Amino acid sequence: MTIYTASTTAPVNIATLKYWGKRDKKLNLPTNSSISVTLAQDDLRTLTSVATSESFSEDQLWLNGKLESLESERTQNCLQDLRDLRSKLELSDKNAIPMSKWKLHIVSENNFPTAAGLASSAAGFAALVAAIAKLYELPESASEISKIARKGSGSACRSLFGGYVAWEMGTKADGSDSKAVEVASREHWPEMKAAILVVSDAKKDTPSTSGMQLTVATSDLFQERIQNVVPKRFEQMKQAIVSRDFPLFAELTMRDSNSFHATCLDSYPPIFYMNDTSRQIVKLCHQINAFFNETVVAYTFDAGPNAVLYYLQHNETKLMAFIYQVFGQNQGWELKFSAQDLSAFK
Ligand code: 2P0
Repeated sequence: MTIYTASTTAPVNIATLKYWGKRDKKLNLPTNSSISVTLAQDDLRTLTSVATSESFSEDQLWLNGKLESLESERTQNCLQDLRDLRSKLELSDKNAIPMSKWKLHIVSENNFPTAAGLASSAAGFAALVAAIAKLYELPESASEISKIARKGSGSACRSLFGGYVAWEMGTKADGSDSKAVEVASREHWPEMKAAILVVSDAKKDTPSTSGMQLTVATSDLFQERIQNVVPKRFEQMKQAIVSRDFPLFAELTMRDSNSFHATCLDSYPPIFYMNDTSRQIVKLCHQINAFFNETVVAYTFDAGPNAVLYYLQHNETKLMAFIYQVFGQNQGWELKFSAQDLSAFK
């Protein structure tokens, strides 16, 4: 019996303009457009291999070596959409192998510890959907395929692309225009680098899905954010990327992280993702930029306390020296320094 296989990887993406809020829970349609910077494939990624054969008796998934359930509605929606597209292809090409009716075996592996508290669902769903699309030889574009990944996890649609990616929220009720598009390739701005400061590997306070629903239902600030803040910022951030304007990109990124966490705090009861160490990192980044009188670094925080820093390659040595100095000397992540401490790095 022939077994057909395909493999692919999908990278973790970190939003610099945050997705927070759904207008449709089943289809994962967002209340605002968002932007992410996808980390390099060899950094943090999910590798997924899929196989199908007439002889397989059930769909099965092994995640990091463990057999996992494929029963969730989100996963089922993704599998169904992919099978529907394959079935369409089989109808139009009588020579196509009828694999849309066969069961799938899926093996998925992250190259980063799930305990690091980094969003793994985005890379996971993106790799799952992309691997099956490859196995099925679907002719649809990456943007089309991103709509399927979106149903698995909203942010997963952005992991279908490398580099700088926008998730256009769309306006249609069926989600047919809510998709990821490339803003620029990674090669467009090779100087851009990211570093992750793992503050805590504890499980997050509130899961993203329920957290964003609470925010939509209870925060007044959230309305201001989606109506008056994000639409303008979305255009500005795309422009900053296209023109490789790091100071503007950095300011928009930091402002948007702060705005997102402010709406979490404005939810009722409030949601806390950042902790004291996260806030010290925010302060440190602003002090670094003020000290060098130049925008050296931008921070962003997702639904957890860990920081992602963006900076340009030529500033790496001075930035990292600073970070090691502050964090290396202080076990327990206390940040204590004075203006004199910083002079060595100028
Ligand atoms: C983002 N986050 O844009 C934002 C910023 C967290 C903070 O997307 O319910 O796991 O699966 O659509 O995509 C996390 O939410 O939520 C997220 P679902 P998802 O990256």
